[in-house]
This record gives sequence, C-alpha cells and structure tokens, in this order.
Amino acid sequence: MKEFIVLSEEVKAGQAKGLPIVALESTIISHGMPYPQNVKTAREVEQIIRDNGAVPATIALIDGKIKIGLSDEELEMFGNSQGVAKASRRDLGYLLATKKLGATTVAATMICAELADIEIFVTGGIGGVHRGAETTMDISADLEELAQTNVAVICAGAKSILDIGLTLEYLETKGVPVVGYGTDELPAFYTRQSGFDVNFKIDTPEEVAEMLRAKWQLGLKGGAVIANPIPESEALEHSFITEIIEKALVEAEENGIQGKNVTPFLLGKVKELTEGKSLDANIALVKNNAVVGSKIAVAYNKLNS
Ligand code: PSU
Ligand code: MN
Repeated sequence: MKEFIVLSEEVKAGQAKGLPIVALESTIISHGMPYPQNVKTAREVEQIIRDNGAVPATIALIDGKIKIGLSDEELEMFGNSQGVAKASRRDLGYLLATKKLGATTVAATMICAELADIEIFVTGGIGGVHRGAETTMDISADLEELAQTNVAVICAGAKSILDIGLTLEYLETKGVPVVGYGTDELPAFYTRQSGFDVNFKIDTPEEVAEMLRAKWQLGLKGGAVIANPIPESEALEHSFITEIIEKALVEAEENGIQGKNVTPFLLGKVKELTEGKSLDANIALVKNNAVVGSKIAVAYNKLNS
C-alpha cells in the first residue's frame, strides 16, 4: 500500500509534529471550476486551513501515485491540464497502474485520506441519490464510501440537482450521521435551506470532534456528513437557482447523459446558466467550510493527543 502513497513535505512535517491534517479533494479543481480560478481557490483554501492551525492535504493521482498534499507546481500543472480523469473508488487501481492524472471525488478522497490516517476532509458538496434514481439507479459512490470509510466530510450539504430526500434516506439506511453545523436544516449548497432536517444540530467544533471520537471509539465504521451552510451574504436566491437546476436537468435528459458524466454535466450547465454567479457562491462556501473543517480538525486532534 505504502508504495502508492506520497506525502508532500508539508504533510510529512505536519504528521511528524502531530499537527491536525485536513484532506481536500481534487475533482472540484479539475471538474468543478475553470482555470485559473480553480488553482487560485485551491491555494486560498489551503492557506485558510493553515491560518486556522491545521495542515492542508490536497489529494490527487499523479504519475502512478496517490499524492497527499500537492506542491505549488503540481497544483498548477493539475489545475491547468485537460482531460484529467474523474476518479472514484472503482477507478483508483486503473488510474494508478496506467499513471494517468486522476481527480479524486469525495469517495476516492475519503479512501486516500484514510490510507494516510487523515480523519477530517473539507469539500463543497457531496454526491448523492439523483432525481429519478428509482429507474436509473444513479446513486453516487460517495454514499457507499460514507457508509464504510472513517472520514468526516465537511460540506455545504447536497445540491438540489440531487433528490435530497432520497439522499437522506440512503444515508440513514447506511447509518451515516448527518450533522447540521449551527443549523437544524440541511443546507442545499447554494442556499441555506432545503426543506429537510438534519439528524443533529451541533454548534461548536469541539462537540463535532467529541461526536466523531465517540462513534469511532465504538468501532462504528463509516464517515459523517457535517453540513455547514453557505454564508447568508453569498447565498443565491432560492427561486433563481431552482429554475436553473430544472433547466440543467432537462438538458441532461435530452442529451442522454449517463454514468460518471451526469454530475459534471449538471455542474457545468448550472455554472453556464448562472453566468458565473454559482462559481462565486461555490468559492465562498468552500472557504467557509475550510474554516469550520480546520477548527474541527484542531479540536479532534486535541481530544486524541
Ligand atoms: N457535487 C458538487 N460539487 C462537486 C461534486 C459533487 O456540488 O464537485 C463532485 C465531487 O467530487 C463528488 C462527485 O464526489 O462530484 C460526485 O460525482 P458522482 O455523482 O458521479 O458520484
Ligand atoms: Mn452517478
């Protein structure tokens, strides 16, 4: 296993000192945002994590290795490359063996983080049960990973490109706790409201850390969703974004989009139809998650040292 894992100098030094580490995914860089905003945002998010007392570890597949933490040059190269493969659980073996560039999804980032002993992972939004999944069976591998891999995912909830109600049902079946950070309602990425309750409202990083510790001490495998709402001032208008998502869903259907292409297609359409407004919101919420996630990592690290 170790032959495939390469820690950056920063992560190696951080782990040696016992500092809290925060994992970051790379699909958001390659498939979620255009160059150069993607690289700029990734760097800013990493700096926020440092400013809050933790060490950032952006995870990607490069040259047959799982990179845990990217150098500045690697991040630039990765963010500016065309045709980076979206890497979920099923893709890892193939992409490593063929030494292709791979952008880790939430599922794959959780796997790689666990291999590197990182428990806390910050991202934008998770995959889930797609609308119409009763017939398409399109359910993100992210949910299965949350069921079995011991990593907490700090996100801004799930986008309404998904069936949020079914996503919550699936997580309930799999025993994955869905925590609202300072909220009773699951946020829906661009908006603070979804109309669905979270399982537990928790208000401080320390209490989140205690919940994670108790869960894992019991040997209850699997992750947790820590849903942190987008800041009020950055949230998009509910009716505006709903209309755009409906349009994107129709276009995906008309174009016969399937499999791993569904989510990137929908995200791309939303971006196009909002003329960049969704990109600004996306950047703001990831940064907000980085603040909360690093505080949770610091608190969790204290509990365990
Ligand atoms: N949802 C978002 N932004 C994202 C993704 C999902 O709001 O960037 C990305 C994440 O990497 C997530 C992946 O893990 O898409 C899920 O893809 P799929 O639905 O194909 O499992
Ligand atoms: Mn899918």
